[in-house]
Amino acid sequence: METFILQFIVFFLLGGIQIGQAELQRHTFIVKEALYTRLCSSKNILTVNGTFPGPTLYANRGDTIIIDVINQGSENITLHWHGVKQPRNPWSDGPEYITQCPIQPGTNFSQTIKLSDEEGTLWWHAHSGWSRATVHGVIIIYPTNGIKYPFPKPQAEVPIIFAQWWKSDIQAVYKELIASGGQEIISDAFFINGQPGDLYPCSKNDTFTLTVDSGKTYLLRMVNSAMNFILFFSVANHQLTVVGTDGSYVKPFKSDYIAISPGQTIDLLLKADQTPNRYYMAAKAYNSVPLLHYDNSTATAILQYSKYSPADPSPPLPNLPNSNDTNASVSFTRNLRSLADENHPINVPLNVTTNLFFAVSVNTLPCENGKACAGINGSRLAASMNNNSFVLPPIDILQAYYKMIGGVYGDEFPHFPPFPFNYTAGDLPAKLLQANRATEVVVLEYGRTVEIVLQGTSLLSGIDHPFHLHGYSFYVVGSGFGNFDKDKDPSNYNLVDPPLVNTIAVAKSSWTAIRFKAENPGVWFMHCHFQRHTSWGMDMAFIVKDGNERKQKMLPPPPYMPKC
Ligand SMILES: *[C@@H]1O[C@H](CO)[C@@H](O)[C@H](O)[C@H]1NC(C)=O
Ligand SMILES: *[C@@H]1O[C@H](CO)[C@@H](O)[C@H](O)[C@H]1NC(C)=O
Ligand SMILES: *[C@@H]1O[C@H](CO)[C@@H](O)[C@H](O)[C@H]1NC(C)=O
Ligand SMILES: *[C@@H]1O[C@H](CO)[C@@H](O)[C@H](O)[C@H]1NC(C)=O
Ligand SMILES: *[C@@H]1O[C@H](CO)[C@@H](O)[C@H](O)[C@H]1NC(C)=O
Ligand SMILES: *[C@@H]1O[C@H](CO)[C@@H](O)[C@H](O)[C@H]1NC(C)=O
Ligand SMILES: *[C@@H]1O[C@H](CO)[C@@H](O)[C@H](O)[C@H]1NC(C)=O
Ligand SMILES: *[C@@H]1O[C@H](CO)[C@@H](O)[C@H](O)[C@H]1NC(C)=O
Ligand SMILES: *[C@@H]1O[C@H](CO)[C@@H](O)[C@H](O)[C@H]1NC(C)=O
Ligand SMILES: *[C@@H]1O[C@H](CO)[C@@H](O)[C@H](O)[C@H]1NC(C)=O
Ligand SMILES: *[C@@H]1O[C@H](CO)[C@@H](O)[C@H](O)[C@H]1NC(C)=O
Ligand SMILES: [Cu+2]
Repeated sequence: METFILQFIVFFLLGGIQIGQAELQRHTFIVKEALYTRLCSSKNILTVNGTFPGPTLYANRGDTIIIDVINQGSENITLHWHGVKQPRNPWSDGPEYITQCPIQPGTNFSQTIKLSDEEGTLWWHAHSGWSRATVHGVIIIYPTNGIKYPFPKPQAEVPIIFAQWWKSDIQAVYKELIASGGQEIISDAFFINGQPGDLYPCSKNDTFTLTVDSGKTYLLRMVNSAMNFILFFSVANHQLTVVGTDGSYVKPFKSDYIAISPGQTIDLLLKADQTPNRYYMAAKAYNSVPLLHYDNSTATAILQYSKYSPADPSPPLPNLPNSNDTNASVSFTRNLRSLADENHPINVPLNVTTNLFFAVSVNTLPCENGKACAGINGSRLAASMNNNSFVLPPIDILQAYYKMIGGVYGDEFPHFPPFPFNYTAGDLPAKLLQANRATEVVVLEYGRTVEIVLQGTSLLSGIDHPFHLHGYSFYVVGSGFGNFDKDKDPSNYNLVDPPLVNTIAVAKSSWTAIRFKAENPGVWFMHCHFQRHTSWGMDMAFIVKDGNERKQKMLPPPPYMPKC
């Protein structure tokens, strides 16, 4: 702590200084409304610094970045640094009512982003209501000075961030979701770097264009910030080589398309090796629920060679997988493998001390006061983990834990489903749809090696759930369709080169097993990254207790934390 304060002071004096090789940076993020016109319709959106997508942060591995967040908007806000582990520093993690109270209009909060072993692409986003629809941006983390990428240096690097756009105000979409008890209204478009592309009505000029030189290779740093959909993305006539995900490298593999979950990042190489001309890049939703009405539109951007003639008046569109192609989504994700080489060793926990099994479901609750909500049969839609539909507490769990304030949360989140059933059976009885609303956490002793099996259920037909864990990256050691079999499935685990990620899509009616070592003390949120599922309660939190050594304890809170 003392050295940190010293570095802090030196930083102020010199305006940035090398500490070993890690640097301390400081930036201001002004949260404010800005008028945006898209699809011939204008609205005020919440932004950072008036831009959408928001500013990109650039850092080297191990850097510390201080962000002074100043809320000049008219809504509560919090910011989360997605995939940054924040060792011992949950205070700056950001999820509202989990690690902090909201930054209310007219107030500010300085957050410290402590990078450690992350390298590649991560991102930041609002973690308050549905504000992340427009409040988000990319974080690029280069290797330490002097260290090379584990692939040939690209000609240039291009952040590509996807978003989901409603013509209505996003707060109105959120309020309507809660008031109606049903699905959210269908969005109007998907965006690539803030633009829908020209396949929408009134979007002719709103297309992101990437200009490339023939024969050169480009590193695309992709982030899916869409609210509720895994996306398929492809570039006409070009093959993609995937080299990283979620701030770590993977064994390179070629694919004609990618499937990217909300919360996930994918780094890929694109070689401009086709006839110089213009080509479409395109993205659309993957949807595994047959009866769901959803935004089936296609966002496009243009890949344009610097020298071409004559211009193809109708550039080719890529072949994206069918929107219901579960195999395309799952097989892409299963191709991700850690590099696991001499320079990029892995450290998969082999001795599991804490086994957890979380059944994750969409549910129904009775509508209030005997009214009819917009969910199935007049119910209110909900979602749960082990039958607990998470309720945000009135003050943050971290504060309650640190100050030992009782009555804010319980520590009895079930380690196993309280009432096991055939999770993926086709004809589950309606009584299983009920869930229990509660604010419960799992408390872990420092240093536990944890395995979580996330088991999807087929309640309400089932759907994919991209799960995200704060404070950690985890190894995905196995996955499969149907019910997890604790006697058979572990023998097929990949303990050799499993991918190290912070977000993993648990496919419809399937299971996924993940492992991590609980050596980052604090309060850490875990939730589905489909925004409506989060809002419906598909969330829980871990409290990882301090260890005995000084370096195993949570840092003290910063001098000022937002108040509730
Ligand atoms: C955001 O805007 C403020 C005020 O104009 C400016 O000082 C700051 O540098 C900007 N931040 C970034 C990350 O661009
Ligand atoms: C941040 O808030 C504090 C009060 O909590 C105030 O003293 C300070 O001036 C504010 N800083 C800015 C840049 O608004
Ligand atoms: C597109 O841009 C051109 C040139 O700036 C302008 O004349 C035209 O009205 C724009 N079209 C739309 C649909 O905004
Ligand atoms: C998209 O959905 C609309 C109705 O919601 C339907 O009319 C249209 O045919 C669908 N388009 C595609 C390409 O499936
Ligand atoms: C996916 O949709 C296509 C039509 O778009 C249909 O022919 C096919 O049966 C569907 N597949 C599944 C698995 O539902
Ligand atoms: C599943 O997807 C992979 C990757 O796209 C493809 O190679 C394979 O043929 C597909 N399998 C089926 C049964 O469609
Ligand atoms: C596994 O961890 C437990 C608890 O920390 C410990 O008692 C045991 O010795 C470990 N086993 C192996 C094989 O490392
Ligand atoms: C909705 O009500 C119908 C008729 O009572 C019933 O058959 C069906 O199982 C109910 N569906 C759900 C999901 O509760
Ligand atoms: C669970 O449901 C599946 C699908 O309906 C069925 O094949 C399987 O036999 C069931 N398992 C048990 C243990 O009942
Ligand atoms: C879930 O909780 C509700 C409310 O407490 C209870 O009625 C229901 O039986 C539970 N269901 C399961 C599958 O545990
Ligand atoms: C903003 O946050 C404060 C503190 O938690 C809370 O009292 C207030 O209701 C919030 N405002 C809205 C509109 O949610
Ligand atoms: Cu989900």
